[in-house]
Amino acid sequence: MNKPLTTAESQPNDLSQFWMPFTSNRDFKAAPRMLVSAKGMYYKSHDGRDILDGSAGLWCVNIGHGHPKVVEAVKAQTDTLEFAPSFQFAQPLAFELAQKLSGITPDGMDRIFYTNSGSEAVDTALKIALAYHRIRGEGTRTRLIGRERGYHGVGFGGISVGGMVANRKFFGPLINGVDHLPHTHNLAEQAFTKGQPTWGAHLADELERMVALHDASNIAAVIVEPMAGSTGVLVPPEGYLQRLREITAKHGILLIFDEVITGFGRLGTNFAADRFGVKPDLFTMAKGLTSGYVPMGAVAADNKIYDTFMNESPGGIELFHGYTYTAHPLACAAAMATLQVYEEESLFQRAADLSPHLEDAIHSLKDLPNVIDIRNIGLVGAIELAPRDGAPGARGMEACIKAYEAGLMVRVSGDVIALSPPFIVEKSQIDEMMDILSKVIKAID
Ligand code: PXG
Ligand code: PLP
Repeated sequence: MNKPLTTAESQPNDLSQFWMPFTSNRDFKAAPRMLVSAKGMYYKSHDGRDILDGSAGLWCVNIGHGHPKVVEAVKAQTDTLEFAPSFQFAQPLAFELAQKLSGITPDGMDRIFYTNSGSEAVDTALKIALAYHRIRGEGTRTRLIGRERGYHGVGFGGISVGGMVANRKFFGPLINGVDHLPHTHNLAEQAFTKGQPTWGAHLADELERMVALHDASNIAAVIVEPMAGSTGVLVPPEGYLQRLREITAKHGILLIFDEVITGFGRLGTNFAADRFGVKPDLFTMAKGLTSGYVPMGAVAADNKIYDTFMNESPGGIELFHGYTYTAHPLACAAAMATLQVYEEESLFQRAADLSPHLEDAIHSLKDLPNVIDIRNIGLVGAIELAPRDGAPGARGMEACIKAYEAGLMVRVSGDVIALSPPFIVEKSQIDEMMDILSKVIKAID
């Protein structure tokens, strides 16, 4: 017999049904950390405490919580048009938003494909790369190259090119024909660097070895995060991305930047491509696109890629790809309003201006126990703790929980504590984050 729809209401405190993502369900459900509302820089916890948001949620709430302009825009859009298909039909905001986005993407990267998440954006970019080569008559270019310690979301494409072992090892052979460049993290050479490390550009030359092994005619694309976020904030060595660009261009390999975290001001510029002066052929975005108010991702493509599909594919559908919720009206409304807030409040500039303060503040924690590295760029900082013998990640997780108990939300990846506050953060709040983290780190054995 069907269960009546009221079942859940009769057991309001049962936490067992929601299978939580990337979480120890057993630990969480034994001691939940529930967030019930948010405004500006603070979440409110279920036990009535204010939690300072040191991570912009999950690196996404760049404008801060509960911004009335975005809230109102989404409400109004719900009243006007809550859904319209994007297959064979469309709604005007999708075009308006693409036009507005093309105003801030690097020159000549004006073609926008919408998704609902970063993971979908990654799969979309990889598929566009493969189809592009095929349409140009170079269908042998099928190999994809990612990087060790890369995070590209959780779709099969993303985990195949990604390089975080826990995200891959349970899921079989993944997609074939994938290689990984070495990651660029090296404590002996880079520890406690402020901004970009000087050591490591030569690691991009590994791509030449892959070309020598497979031949360029078999390689479709290289995908990297310009700054790796999820894996513990790995700042690109000086010259590294430039070198990747040179080698990919030389061999006709597409370069894809995964800007899901780095896009929309996180490094103090529109995109990391601007910050590092390196233009990819395709790049992904998500998170900051709507500041997380409504899920949305996108891929920006170089005009020449789009033109190839338009000019060289036979009539009819040019790209057999898309999502039911591609260009969802509520997401488009949230993104339009978010972009307006960024502009009106000069938030990318604010992130850039706050960066030196974050740098000084976070590097002041250098002498605390177990701290083996501190790194930063833009409005991102990270503190790496030495792993506890036989229990890597334990110190990091303890730091996350103790910080939360002390009123601060941070992200941890293994034993790396990452800070990426909303751009509306005050200097005094950055200092408060450091005070809390200092006490927390001292309290961990
Ligand atoms: N690419 C990159 C570079 C990302 O950082 C994704 C793709 C996937 O996006 P979606 O929207 O599918 O999650 C991401 C997401 C963390 C953390 O704590 C980072 C992400 C997601 C959740 C947690 O570092 N990045
Ligand atoms: N599975 C089934 C059975 C579907 O019908 C669809 C979409 O129509 C999907 C998966 C894909 O869903 P989405 O377009 O939301 O990604």
